[in-house]
Amino acid sequence: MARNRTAAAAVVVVVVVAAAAALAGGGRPTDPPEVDPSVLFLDEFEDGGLTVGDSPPGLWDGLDAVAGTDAGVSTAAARSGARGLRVWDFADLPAQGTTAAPYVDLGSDAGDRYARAWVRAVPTWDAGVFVTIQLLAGARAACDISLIFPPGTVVLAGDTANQGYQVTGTGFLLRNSWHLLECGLVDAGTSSVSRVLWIDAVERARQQISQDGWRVDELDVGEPWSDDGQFQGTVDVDGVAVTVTPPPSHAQVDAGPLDLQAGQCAPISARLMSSSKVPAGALRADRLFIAVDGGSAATFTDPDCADAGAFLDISPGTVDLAFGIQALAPSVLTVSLESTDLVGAPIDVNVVSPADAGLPDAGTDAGADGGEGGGDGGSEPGGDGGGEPGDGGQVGPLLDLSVCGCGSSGAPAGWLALAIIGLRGLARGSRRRRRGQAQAVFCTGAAAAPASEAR
Ligand SMILES: [Ca+2]
Ligand SMILES: [Ca+2]
Repeated sequence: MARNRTAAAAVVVVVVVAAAAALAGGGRPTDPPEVDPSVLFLDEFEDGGLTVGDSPPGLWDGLDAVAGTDAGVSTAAARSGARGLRVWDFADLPAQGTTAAPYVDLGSDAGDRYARAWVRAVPTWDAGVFVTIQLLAGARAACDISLIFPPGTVVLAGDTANQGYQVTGTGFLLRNSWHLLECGLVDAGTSSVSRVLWIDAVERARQQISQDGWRVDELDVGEPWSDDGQFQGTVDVDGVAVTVTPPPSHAQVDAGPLDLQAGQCAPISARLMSSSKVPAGALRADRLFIAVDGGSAATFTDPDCADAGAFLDISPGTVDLAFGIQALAPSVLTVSLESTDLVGAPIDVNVVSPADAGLPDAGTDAGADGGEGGGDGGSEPGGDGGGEPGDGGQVGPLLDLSVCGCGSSGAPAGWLALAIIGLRGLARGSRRRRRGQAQAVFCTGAAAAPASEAR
């Protein structure tokens, strides 16, 4: 079902969300909640409503749902705060099309777009191929992040102006736990768009495509398109945002190049970074916990160690932070800033006794590269009940599915493997939800999924 487009829909929708107070443990704010200026849309589902017609009203324009499926705000689906979006699908409907998905208008301005959401899919029937995050440009799928069961791998896909519907696999398994899925359309609307998929702050697939003249105008999440209707289970979504610049995905911590001295205050700096490795302002207010493992240490909310504390409350737009730690004994500490909305990125920090200070640094480099080591195994402060960001993960080599009727020769073994486990479905047709006609061309480009990221 298509939403009705009105004149008002032509206006860029800048939606704000009342997540800040709830996340900080308070009630609804009395002032309008704030988000970073880069935000076109953001929903943490904390107000309880899903669509504008709900009471209390939600932020989404509407909800598509076929018989046997539903979607709504649920405490069981919270990743951050107290609520998230849960899609229930207990229907084995052998049909293509939209299954259950809220949708929202994004306006029609030109420019780059980044969609991100925490997603947890728990199948009760291990089958099905469906899109879970979709950016639309009119009737075209500008970016699809899709899941293939069995066994639950993530693929990047979408329409192009002249090369059909391209699909690039990752080999990454969700494993019933939360993961941060992000799609970026860089140089959007041109003949040379980079369509990029990041999972838990690591680039997993990239396509170089033409979407000349396209303008992203809608976001759908949940099960906006299913190839076969076979998936059954729940899909939880939280922390949904669409931005015009890369959003932050992790806090890169820097303890400096030297060993720390036990008993001394050590100033620590941190910077919110995007998955594309550029500084990025917080999309909304958040609480970042100072996490120290591997030894005893006191934590402080300032770099001079004047104010003891375990967390930093930040405002929208915050990029740089500083705090302090005081290790009590020589050790190797693991230090990070943690939030339920960010991927953990811990670094190792070497702590020596004061008597050893001044000797050549034989310890761990805790410098700028340290922040890239995380993403797998970050502990979760806040007790949200969610899974660990690194619980799932990649199994085996990344699969470059850059297949095409377009002259790819010697299809890699990965392609054959993924073809067996499910890409049959993706070959069937378009994600053109609103028009639904079969698409004649199925062709994936020769994009190279970046092989191995350091983290
Ligand atoms: Ca939430
Ligand atoms: Ca189904």
